[in-house]
Amino acid sequence: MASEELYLFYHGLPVPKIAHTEESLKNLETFKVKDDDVFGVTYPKSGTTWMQEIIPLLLNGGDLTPVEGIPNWDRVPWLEETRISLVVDKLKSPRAMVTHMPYHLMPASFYSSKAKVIYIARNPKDIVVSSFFFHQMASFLDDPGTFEEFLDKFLAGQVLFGKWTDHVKSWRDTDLGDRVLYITYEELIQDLRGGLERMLRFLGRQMSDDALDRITEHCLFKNMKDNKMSNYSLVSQDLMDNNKSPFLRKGIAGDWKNHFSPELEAKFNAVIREEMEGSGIMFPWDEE
Ligand code: PPS
Repeated sequence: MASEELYLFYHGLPVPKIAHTEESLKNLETFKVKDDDVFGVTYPKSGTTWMQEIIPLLLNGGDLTPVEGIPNWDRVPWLEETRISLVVDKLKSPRAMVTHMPYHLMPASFYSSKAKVIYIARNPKDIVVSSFFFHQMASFLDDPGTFEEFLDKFLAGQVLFGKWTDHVKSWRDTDLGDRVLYITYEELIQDLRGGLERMLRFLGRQMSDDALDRITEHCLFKNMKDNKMSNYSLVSQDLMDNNKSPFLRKGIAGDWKNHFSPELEAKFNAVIREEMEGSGIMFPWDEE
């Protein structure tokens, strides 16, 4: 089970104490969502940091100033984290925020609002790999043990924000209608510009081809990796040791193939398939 020293348990979901307190989680519940708010919603390691780069640029017409001047955690804060109370009043409308919360744990005011959601899903096999390395570099997370041990914890939901399957299912079974756009990390890897155009349309915005080209270039992994406002190099090495594993680590789809044995793959597939059965949800990686 996840350590009580390092984590709080919010409705049974482990959340790291470094960024969450009883108070920040209370604030989440009473947070006043505005109709023009935009939320990037992710299970951890699915593309949150990417959304913290993309959404402000789509909303502001491609002006790079905020993404080059404000750290990602203050530019597009997490709804559930402590930082939000320090920056929320400074956010320009339309406000952009991110959250790892499952659908049913959103603030009460969210459901009756018109706020929009971009939900990014990622192949859970790549999530486990990304998370495994994150646990090695972040001192505020528990030691992941061997890859196989960590994979077992992931499948049991004894990891940050619980089970991946619960998260993706919760966000598919909603009353949000056209307030939500579903997109995958893998689609963005394959065609970032196309993904940005979809998001732009969804947000009801327009942009010149030149501006869209500029954003696309800026949000490529190789360029974001060099943005110190987004690569976590501003965090002290005691907390996040980029020498052990960089936060922006590989930025690819399919790295799991370098870490899963055939036995682990079979075990993983069986659990995920059983839990997704009957949900009607198909992901691009289900074909693999
Ligand atoms: S967290 O801790 O939940 O906020 O992490 P999150 O940002 O959701 O996920 C981190 C992974 O996203 C990758 N990433 C990117 N991939 C491709 N292109 C861009 N621009 C990009 N930005 C972040 C990051 O590298 C982590 O994945 P891995 O597989 O570990 O490289």
